Amino acid sequence: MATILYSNYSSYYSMIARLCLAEKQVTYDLHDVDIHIKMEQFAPEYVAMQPNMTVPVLDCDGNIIADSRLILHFVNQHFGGVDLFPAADAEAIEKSLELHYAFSIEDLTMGNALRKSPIARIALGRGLARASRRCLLMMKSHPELTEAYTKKLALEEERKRLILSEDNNYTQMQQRAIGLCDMLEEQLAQHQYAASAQYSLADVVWTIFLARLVMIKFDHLIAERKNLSDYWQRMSTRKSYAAANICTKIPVSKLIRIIFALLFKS
Ligand SMILES: N[C@@H](CCC(=O)N[C@@H](CS)C(=O)NCC(=O)O)C(=O)O
Repeated sequence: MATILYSNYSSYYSMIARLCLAEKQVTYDLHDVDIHIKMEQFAPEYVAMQPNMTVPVLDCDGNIIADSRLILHFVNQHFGGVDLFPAADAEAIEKSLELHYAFSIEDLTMGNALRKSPIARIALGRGLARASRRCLLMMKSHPELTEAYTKKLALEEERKRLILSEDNNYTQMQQRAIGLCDMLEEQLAQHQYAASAQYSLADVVWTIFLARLVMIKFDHLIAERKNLSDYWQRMSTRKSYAAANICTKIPVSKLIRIIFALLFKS
């Protein structure tokens, strides 16, 4: 099978796809999509493949799967190795995935970043405005993709409201992240893994959730929970974790380049 993953190193949902592929020991080509500086997700060829203009996208022999949750199931079904969605635990795993995907990690991450420094706040504001401008520009040069760019533009406006406006949802997102850690702690008191006694798709997503908590310096939420802390130790030392190149810290040089682009690039 010719398998290509369109991914970005620090992107949360790309990491979910990479970790799942690593767990199933799938060999694939990795195409890095620069979603921050060059904004390659807005390119017409990319939009034709993923009209929501997001990563990850999995291309498996021309079969395009353009959402991390669908990628989890696709990879599990179409590649050999351990079944990460066994029928006996399917209900519990699906319930766990549902809880995970109902949470907006982006709102928590961005909300946190902009509270770290005034520069980050300005950069994020400009970044969101830059994305809106890019949509308008692309609409003019590619009128055949107007529908996709119009939808994306509306999403950018909604992001501004949720993250930057006075009625932003940051406090609510913090509370919900704590609630998810409590839920995991309770689950892990009953079985070794997030949804059952076996490693499953649920563990793929919760590993990335915990990695993100570490990245935004919310690791105390892990450390203060015994089961969760043991679990994180086990998950972050699995072979697949290293193979998937999970990011818990964006290198400073890269961060500076991203902030510079958000502040000054058109
Ligand atoms: N529901 C999608 C969400 C993907 C998503 O939001 N990806 C982010 C990176 S983590 C992205 O591509 N952002 C770029 C953009 O929105 O322009 C999935 O699960 O794959």
